[in-house]
Amino acid sequence: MAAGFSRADEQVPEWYTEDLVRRANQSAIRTRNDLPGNMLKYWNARHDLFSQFSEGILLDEESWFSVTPEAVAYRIAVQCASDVVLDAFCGAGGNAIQFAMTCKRVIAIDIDPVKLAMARHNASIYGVEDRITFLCGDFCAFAEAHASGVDADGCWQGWHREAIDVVFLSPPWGGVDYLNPDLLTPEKALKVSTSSYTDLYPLRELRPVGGQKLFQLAYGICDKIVLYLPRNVNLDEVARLAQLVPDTPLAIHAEELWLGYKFKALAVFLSHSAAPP
Ligand code: MGP
Ligand code: SAH
Repeated sequence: MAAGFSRADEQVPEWYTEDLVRRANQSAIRTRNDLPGNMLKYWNARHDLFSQFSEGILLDEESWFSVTPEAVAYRIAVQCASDVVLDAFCGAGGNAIQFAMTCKRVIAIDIDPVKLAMARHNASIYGVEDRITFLCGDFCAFAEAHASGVDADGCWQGWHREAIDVVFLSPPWGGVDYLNPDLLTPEKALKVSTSSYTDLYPLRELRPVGGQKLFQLAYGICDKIVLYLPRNVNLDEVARLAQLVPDTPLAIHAEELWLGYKFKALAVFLSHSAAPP
């Protein structure tokens, strides 16, 4: 059992304390004026992010720029329809809510308890919170614990280990400057940048451990993996992920995710069958 995990019971989530709900409400950015100037485009798109935005959706700063727009999240969720999907970086719940519409159950992990509280609150606005099991902790620790088994009684801190059909990875990309990878870390930003806006995003920039390691951790859980990646990601590197498994390479299906006339992100489906999972 990995330390640092808490399990939320679907009916009575012990972790969803009044204090945490208060912190989630305090961290939420609810008005246009409270968003940094360079993030106003996200405010203008708020009803694309959540059609129920006006019902009281909670988003902190990172969630404002990371959340998957609802129509895009639904499109992914339709392709992941299955019994149990793991949303390994659930954030404020943009994907988890849509998975709950197409899958029997969702396991949603985030390392930040405040975001998890926002996700649960947001899921309740859509009436799907009971179909999501929220786990607070590090996905890498979860994956390692999952690979090494569970307690003798088959229980993992109250969460009964079960088959997971699809692992969805939507990790931090390093911030709003992901389109210019040279700006992603302070050390790099200090160098005189020779890159252009069209530089490819390297998989190693994915947080917390880089794309290859994330993929390998996910492959230890199940063989259907979906990555939500920057639209400028290096596709050669993505293609090489399929070779990282023993025996037969995985099939890859990559899909451009457009919202209206805008290319938002790339969904990459890896599995042993040629079609998306
Ligand atoms: P964007 O490029 O910041 O926004 O993110 P947009 O509206 O395309 O900006 P414009 O200037 O081109 O008009 C595009 C999409 O990427 C967002 O809708 C998010 O779903 C997703 N996204 C962005 N970031 C920085 C992250 C991130 O760090 N992690 C994850 N998982 N998704 C992100
Ligand atoms: N798909 C989400 C947005 C995810 S943003 C949505 O649509 O709402 C990425 C999330 O990864 C953030 O909420 C961040 O707190 C979380 N995160 C960062 N490191 C993590 C880790 N090691 N394990 C689990 N979650 C992590």
